[in-house]
Amino acid sequence: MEYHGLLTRYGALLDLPEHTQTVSLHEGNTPLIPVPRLAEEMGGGFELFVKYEGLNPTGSFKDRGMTAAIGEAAGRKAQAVICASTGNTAASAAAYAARAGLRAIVLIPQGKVAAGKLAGAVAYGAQVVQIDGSFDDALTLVVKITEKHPIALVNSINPYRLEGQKTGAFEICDTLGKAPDWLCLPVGNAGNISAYWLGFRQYNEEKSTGLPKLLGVQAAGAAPLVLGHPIDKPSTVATAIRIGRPARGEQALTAAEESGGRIIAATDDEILAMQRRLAGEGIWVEPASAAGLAGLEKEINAGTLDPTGKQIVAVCTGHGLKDPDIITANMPKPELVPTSLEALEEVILAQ
Ligand code: AN7
Repeated sequence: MEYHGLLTRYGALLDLPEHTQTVSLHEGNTPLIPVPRLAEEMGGGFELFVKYEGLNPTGSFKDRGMTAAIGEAAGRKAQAVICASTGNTAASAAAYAARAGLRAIVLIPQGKVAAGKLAGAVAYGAQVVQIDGSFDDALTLVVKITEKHPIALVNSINPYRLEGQKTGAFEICDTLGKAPDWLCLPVGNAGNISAYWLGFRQYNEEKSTGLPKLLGVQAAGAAPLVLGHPIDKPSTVATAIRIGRPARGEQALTAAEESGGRIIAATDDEILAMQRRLAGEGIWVEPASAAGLAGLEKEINAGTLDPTGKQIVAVCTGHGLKDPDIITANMPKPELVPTSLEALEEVILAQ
């Protein structure tokens, strides 16, 4: 069957206002890739899958929520949309606003936004405003300005974002025929884990697909939900989840607890090591996207999560191309050889 995007496929299951328009770039329908070798390296005896969300149109899972939120805004004739963002939300909002013919304004924290995300937001034609503060400061400003002016807020405080993001859970159940035993994913502003839980619960009520346990993973330097208090100066190499006051923090904690799972932290070293191992499987993700699997391995090694006989899905939220600098910054320059067969033989056969 021809694919026309999430609202066409799952719209009937989403709680969206009547006026919502279909603004689609054929997002969703991302692959669930088995990674048996990685499972073996973690001790084996279980099935492990990567939900590769980096294959969405703008390279991250944000497109799922944005098709809904921008479709709703366009349907009520909003003229402009705005969001605060560590980068992926910005690129996605910019693309969907462009598709709908709306103006997009994105607020990003000073520095720390990965090159591919900033380039995306600019390429799709958004007005990019860098503020002298953190993501959390940017989100506070965005809330204030949308209270005062008729600009639609498309951060995940917007309930339609979560409606769209529920489709990640639907797709996983549709592919596996049921919910997995565990779902591991990174947690930043905590919209995605909240949306997945809504989606799994809804599918279970309607189709008895069962419920997964949720393992949410924050970066150790930006782990307010693990520490139990906001972080003023969050710090992590996984800039996507460099968030100290998650807007949906309480909802995420409740979701994890209801599921029988939890929210934990992984260090930058653990996250980057897992990013490299995933790339070794042919799956290049941005650092934040490796956090779920880094957390899973930690739990298995600590003996606090027994994977035996289980089906485990890791949501890898954004493409590696979003953050090329993290790879190239410490990369030795490729060797320069003369254009001759002999020189080439010497270089490649010597290894
Ligand atoms: C790759 O773009 O918050 O817990 O402003 O880009 O739903 O926030 C990005 C978050 C995980 C965390 N992985 O999701 C933004 C932004 C990637 C991300 C998250 C983000 P939430």
